[in-house]
Amino acid sequence: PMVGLVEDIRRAAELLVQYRPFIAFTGAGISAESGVPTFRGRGGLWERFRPEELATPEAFERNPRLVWEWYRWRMEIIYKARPNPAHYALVELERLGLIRCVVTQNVDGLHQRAGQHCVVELHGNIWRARCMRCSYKLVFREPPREVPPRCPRCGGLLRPDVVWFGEPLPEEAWRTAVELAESSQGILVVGTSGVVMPAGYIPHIVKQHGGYVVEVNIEESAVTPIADVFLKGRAGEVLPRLVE
Ligand code: BJW
Ligand code: ZN
Repeated sequence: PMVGLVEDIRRAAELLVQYRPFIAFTGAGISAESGVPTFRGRGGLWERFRPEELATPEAFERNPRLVWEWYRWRMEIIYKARPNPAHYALVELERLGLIRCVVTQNVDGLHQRAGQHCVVELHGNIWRARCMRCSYKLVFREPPREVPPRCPRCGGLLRPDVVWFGEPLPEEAWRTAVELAESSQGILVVGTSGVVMPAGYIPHIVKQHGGYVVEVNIEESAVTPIADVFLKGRAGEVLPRLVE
């Protein structure tokens, strides 16, 4: 099996060089080794919290304080977290011209903190908030002291600037991601279950346009059936070896 992985890493590297630049498509798994919990699977957030009770507009309407408590707790974790070797490997692949942009479902901002220049955020960013009443936008530098935080302009209720279930994705980010997917000859998919739509269509769009799909994950995902190369392993261990 180890020999298989070495062989597959070589194949993936060849595809990256031959069909450059790829795009990268990332999910919670890439931040797992930074200590940021994933959503699904062992130790995932949904094991302890029900999504419909926290990550929906209805949940926020019902109990904004509870939802904000959850986001503040996650902000504390992300605040203390550092990018890991997987984030830095993608920065290096961008520098080498092998990756053109990172399309991410993550809200933690760790790609940017690692120094990635091109990042498209499909599900928003946990550090941004917007006012429910006057649409004022602000950026937190640290987790808010009081929850729910209030709008500095009108005193209205702020909400995290992230995408909850049932909400549309930010229009420009989605359009950019689709354009990148349609015009790239390959995609490097890292640490996503691939089940959340429409984000999960991105690897399929690349595939439909004849592009190659390289996947890195500790287990098989919804993307694996269309992967040309599946690299089974931790992102922080596999991605740096792709750069070598
Ligand atoms: C490792 C690793 C290591 C671990 N190394 N790997 C079509 C079909 C079916 C359903 C739908 C559909 N279209 C829409 C829906 C409904 C819904 C949906 O997709 N539901 C499915 C879950 C069934 N989608 C929506 O509601 C979307 N909106 C929408 O469709 O609106 C329609 C509309 C249009 C016009 C007007 C109005 C409405 C919105 C979806 C928003 C998702 N939001 C969340 C929360 C964001 C905010 C927050 O963070 O709190 O986004 S949910 C959560 O899932 C989060 C993530 O970005 C997203 C994806 O999760 P991800 O990243 O894949 O993480 P995990 O945990 O699932 O997987 C981790 C992976 O890593 C695993 O595979 C591990 O093995 C691996 N791993 N450690 C490598 N070290
Ligand atoms: Zn306001």
